[in-house]
Amino acid sequence: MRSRRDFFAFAGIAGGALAATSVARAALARLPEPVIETSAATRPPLQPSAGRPYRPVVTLNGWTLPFRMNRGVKEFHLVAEPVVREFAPGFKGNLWGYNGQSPGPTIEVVEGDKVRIFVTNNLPEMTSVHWHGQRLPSGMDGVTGLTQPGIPPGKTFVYEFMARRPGTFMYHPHTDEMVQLAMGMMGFWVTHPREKHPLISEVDRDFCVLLNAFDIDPGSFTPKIMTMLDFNVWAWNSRVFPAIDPLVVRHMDKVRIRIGNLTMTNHPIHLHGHEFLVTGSDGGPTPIGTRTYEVTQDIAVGQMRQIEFLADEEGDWAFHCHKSHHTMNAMGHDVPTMIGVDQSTLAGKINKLIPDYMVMGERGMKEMSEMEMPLPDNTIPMMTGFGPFGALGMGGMFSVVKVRRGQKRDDYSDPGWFKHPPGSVAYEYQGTPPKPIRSHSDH
Ligand SMILES: [Cu+2]
Repeated sequence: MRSRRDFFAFAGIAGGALAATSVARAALARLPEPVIETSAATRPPLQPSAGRPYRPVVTLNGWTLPFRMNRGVKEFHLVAEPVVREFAPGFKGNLWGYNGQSPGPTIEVVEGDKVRIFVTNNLPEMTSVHWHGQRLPSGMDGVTGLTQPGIPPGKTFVYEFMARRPGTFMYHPHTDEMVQLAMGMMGFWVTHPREKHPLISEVDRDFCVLLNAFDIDPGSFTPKIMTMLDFNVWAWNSRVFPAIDPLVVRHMDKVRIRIGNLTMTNHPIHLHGHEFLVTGSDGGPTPIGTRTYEVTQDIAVGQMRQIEFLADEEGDWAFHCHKSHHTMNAMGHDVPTMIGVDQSTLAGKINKLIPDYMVMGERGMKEMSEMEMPLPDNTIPMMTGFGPFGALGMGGMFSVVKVRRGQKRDDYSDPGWFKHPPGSVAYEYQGTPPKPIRSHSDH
């Protein structure tokens, strides 16, 4: 649910001075009401309310910030503030973000638009916003100390520039970055081309995913901000599978997925069942002659990539980071390998020392995804997600591209699991397998 409560809260902060002078009232009148989103649901694409038309994007488990047109300038109001983000049902994080969520809302404009962004800081420390990848005046670049003073708590700064080139961008603080990025402060920015662009194709579906990572101890709510590499919550748009919504696509739709990486490591993002072209980065559209078909695209720290494909294969297609640890959730770390270790006698002995000790991993870790394990409150199971054939054994940076013939244009509602045509699913061999002949076997 969106609310405008923070507008009044903010007006309340400034209230004393405000009532007294008409100057302050006029200043407030220039501020667009901040729109606050309190849910982690995927919002339908936000059709532009004014200006040049464009086909809006869909931010998975996110939303687009409405703008106000003021004498030809698109005005947005971002509020940097502490937020509670639901990573998955049963697991919430105390994060910092914008307008009620982490990541913040996606900002969508058109090439050539004059843009004014009001940034109100409701955090306990100063912040700034850097508009990653934009051409803009140096003083609008948002680097505290270098191009501006930090925005103190309780204050609002104004950024103004023209969206000069079309593409896929991000915004994030350049103030106390280690803390503010670890706490979830980031958002997407999409600049649509002003007219048909030779290097930018028109697509039927256009998705946005920000890769982010957190280190939240099982049972706690606040990310550890000093962690450099060993994160345990690998997320897309501050959400973990199975709580990341599917990318629902109509059969034969042209699909674009824009992916940005604000974690501390690279992520090879892999799509099943289709080949895609990498059509752009934060540097802009990729020259046609350099494009190659891929099924995996590595995305380095601080990079953005646009991938595009024709969804011409019906089905449920996994779409995930290919680093296997990144499709695991809490507890994916510091667990000894126990494959092949007979723990049956061991457990009794250890139980005398540690009453709650649990035998695990003797036949691999898959059994963990099917087991009801006692976990601390506010913790995601290590691997979860159930499909039509049982436990998926995946979490974290994983989702499903659902390609369906029956899907209507612009319908993003979840069609459920794919109904495979008879005879098209891997099946069990019913005969007796022959004994393998081993050329170098003593037996
Ligand atoms: Cu990854």
